[in-house]
Amino acid sequence: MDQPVVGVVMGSDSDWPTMEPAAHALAEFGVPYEVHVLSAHRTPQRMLDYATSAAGRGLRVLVAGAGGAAHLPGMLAAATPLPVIGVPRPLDRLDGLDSLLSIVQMPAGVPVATVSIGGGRNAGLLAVRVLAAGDPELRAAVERFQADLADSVVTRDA
Ligand code: RP5
Repeated sequence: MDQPVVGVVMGSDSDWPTMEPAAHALAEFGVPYEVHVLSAHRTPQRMLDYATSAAGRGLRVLVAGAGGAAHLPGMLAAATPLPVIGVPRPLDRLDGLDSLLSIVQMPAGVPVATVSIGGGRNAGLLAVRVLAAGDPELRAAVERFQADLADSVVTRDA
């Protein structure tokens, strides 16, 4: 596989069902990615090592999912210059509202682009768009995807 340009990371392997659609979206567009479990709370040094080395290793976007006290996306954003897309995972107790607020409410100066609760697919698609901004071939693929999406709506309406 080519050198990964997107890091798909999550606080626990139990987050994978939420994050797998992000990986699938990247694969659909042929974007090379890597997947790692990193916890801001359980493996803080490993998480920091990953964040501080990510850009130097050739990654260009991070997609980070977590649930509950979901500090992983924000802590990564604090320690890397790369764009970070946060995915709030819905847990049993608060349906993901806790995850959403933990990820979206960042202090000024440390941005995380937060997708909807359980929005792994959109996170992957957003990572593709970030990369497509500087890649005409990928941008054309995104435009084809948008045209197909529109066609599928029209077909259902026919
Ligand atoms: C968070 O705690 C993880 O991102 C996960 O969403 C949640 C529960 O983790 P497990 O107890 O299932 O490992 O840090």
